[in-house]
Amino acid sequence: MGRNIKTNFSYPRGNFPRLCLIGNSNVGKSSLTKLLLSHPKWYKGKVGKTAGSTVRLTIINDPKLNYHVIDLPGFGRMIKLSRSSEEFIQNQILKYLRLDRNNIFLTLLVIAVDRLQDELEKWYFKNENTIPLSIEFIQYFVKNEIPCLIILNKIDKLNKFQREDIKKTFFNVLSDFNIEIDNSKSKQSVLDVIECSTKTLQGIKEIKQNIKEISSHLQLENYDPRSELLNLPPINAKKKGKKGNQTTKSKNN
Ligand SMILES: Nc1nc2c(ncn2[C@@H]2O[C@H](COP(=O)(O)OP(=O)(O)OP(=O)(O)O)[C@@H](O)[C@H]2O)c(=O)[nH]1
Ligand SMILES: [Mg+2]
Repeated sequence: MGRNIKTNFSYPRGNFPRLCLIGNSNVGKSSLTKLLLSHPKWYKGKVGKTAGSTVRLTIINDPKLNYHVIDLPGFGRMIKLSRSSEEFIQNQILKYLRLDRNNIFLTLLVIAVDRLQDELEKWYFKNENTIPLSIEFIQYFVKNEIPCLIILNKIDKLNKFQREDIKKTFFNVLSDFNIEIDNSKSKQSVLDVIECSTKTLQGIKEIKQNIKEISSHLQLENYDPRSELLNLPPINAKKKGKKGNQTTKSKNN
């Protein structure tokens, strides 16, 4: 039976710009996070071969960056965890996005291209009714006006023809859902789609460049300079009867 991890999910506190990496389990979020830091030593989380390596929200405070990097756990099946833990984690991710909505200046939606192929084929060629999860994420970001870069990771796993194929299908599906790419760096929606490999480092420079451009607009004087990475008590601490523990105050309720 899978491990149960229903406690100890903590959130970053204070107002500070945050870059979030989100996506299914095992797509390479943590591997990419490491590459986006000034030095991988600032990353204290785990990169693993099986889905469910990151089960907590990992907050990275790289002294050379003027924002925090948040490596989120993955959505979906996690071999090492129980079903109820998976659901718990998913709810916590959504809750975090809601709570920290005003601080998140950019999300990187990481998608593994080898998995995307299956997902899109179901939708596009077999006419199955399930909306691909990656599309659901994108719709969520668009609806909530959270700027998002789509990262097509593990591109090294496909050959040239497969790459062209998957991109074509992906853009067709995006247009089926009326999702537009707007790289004018406006404040909302999908800004770009970038192919990437954390193995060959393809696309990493481009991602960094995008983040740099977008983060350069941050008006840091609007943020709390003393903002620290304090761990809050678990969000479900109330159940244990500690009423006063819930110190998080959502600015956007
Ligand atoms: N071939 C290939 N493998 C990759 C790439 N990026 C990550 N991986 C591998 O994919 C596996 C999962 O990587 P992680 O970075 O832990 O993925 P994650 O999305 O953080 O996973 P969770 O924390 O479980 O949600 C590891 O074995 C990585 O080495 C890539 O670009 N190409
Ligand atoms: Mg991870």
